[in-house]
Amino acid sequence: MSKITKIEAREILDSRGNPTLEVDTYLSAGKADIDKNKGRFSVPSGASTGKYEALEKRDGDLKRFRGKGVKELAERIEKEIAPDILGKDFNQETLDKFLIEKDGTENKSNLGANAILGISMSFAKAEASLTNLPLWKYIASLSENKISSLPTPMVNIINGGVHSDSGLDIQEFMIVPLRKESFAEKLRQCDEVFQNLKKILQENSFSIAVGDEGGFAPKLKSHREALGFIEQAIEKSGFKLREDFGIALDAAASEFYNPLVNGDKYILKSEKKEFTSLELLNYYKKLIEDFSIISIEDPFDQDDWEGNILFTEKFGKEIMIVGDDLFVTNIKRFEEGIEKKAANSILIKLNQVGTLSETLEVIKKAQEVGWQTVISHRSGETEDASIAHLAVGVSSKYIKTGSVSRGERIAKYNELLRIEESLKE
Ligand code: 2PG
Ligand code: MG
Repeated sequence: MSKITKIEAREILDSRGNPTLEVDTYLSAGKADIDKNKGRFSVPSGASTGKYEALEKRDGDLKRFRGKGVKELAERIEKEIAPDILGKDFNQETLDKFLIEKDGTENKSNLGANAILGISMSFAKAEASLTNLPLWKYIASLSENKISSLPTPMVNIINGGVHSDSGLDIQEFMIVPLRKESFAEKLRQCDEVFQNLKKILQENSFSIAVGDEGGFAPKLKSHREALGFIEQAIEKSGFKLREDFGIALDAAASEFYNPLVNGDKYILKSEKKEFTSLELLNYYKKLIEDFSIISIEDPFDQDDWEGNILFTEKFGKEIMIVGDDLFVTNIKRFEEGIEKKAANSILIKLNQVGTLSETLEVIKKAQEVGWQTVISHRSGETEDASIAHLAVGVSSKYIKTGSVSRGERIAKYNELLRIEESLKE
């Protein structure tokens, strides 16, 4: 239990130049060093936001930041939320519960999931700091996790969907190192593949500009062409497909399925194709057969339970099938998905649900039922590296936090290097 003495909130910018919240929480330090009583967290923001995510609140004042400002929200945190919290004793669980109850809505639309998460995570960081623990250890103690291990990175090297103007419909093409190695070694391997992909794209006269998550965004004619270049880059780096490296995709299929406009069809604009759910399944089947794909996230729309279930029935033993928009780190949707066998792995994003405690509850559930977790960034990020600590603290097997370019992505990888070094000590 710690007494919260001050909460400050401000509007800062994220990696896309959109405003986002940063919150500082101060605890009563007692005899401790005064600098140690503070936790700071900045909230990330998605572009391919799932329909069932908790609500990200914005000011809506069109005179500022095209309505995306969070200045009023920051003021609301200080004037309306903080007064109910200051001077009281909380631990993580009681604080998160208090915030959930104060909000009082199913999707946190009253206070805003971004406001709630800002307080929840800055408190976590302040608690960790005050008790002299690295954040990952604090999280490990909350989740009663005894083994700390470093996650394997799923490194995004080609950006499509709403994260770039490459024209590709599949949103993320990631490489996954498969050998049992240190995190530092895995990161080196991924970096070499990234650098070789850059060369290959240049040699083929494609742009080497990067998208929102730092992967390249070349205007390729098909997903197969993208996968072909990635496999070339893996081999050019001296690695073997399927033995040293696999490929993970985030289809983010909800972005190319719009029943109000296109009826029951998935529209792949890049390839000028229209698919029913079953045809899309067969499209993926060919990709899985022809390329070293080990994981597909959100292969079908967030409401297409049938598509997701059938896909898991057919390929769930072969590859990871990761629910992101499908589960939105929400325990109810996740339990429904487990029951229906609609995937075999879950993507974890703190801001989809809004508190650390609820996030840990979902991770715990995944571990109980033996599903893999992938701790994830958002496409709009800041230099905040807390998800690196979350991944270590809960011993998640995977993390996806973008490419090995762009400072806000590198911040997480570099933090993992530091954590790995500290674990050796
Ligand atoms: C995703 C995420 C992160 P966004 O779909 O998995 O890569 O994208 O943050 O835009 O929702
Ligand atoms: Mg996703």
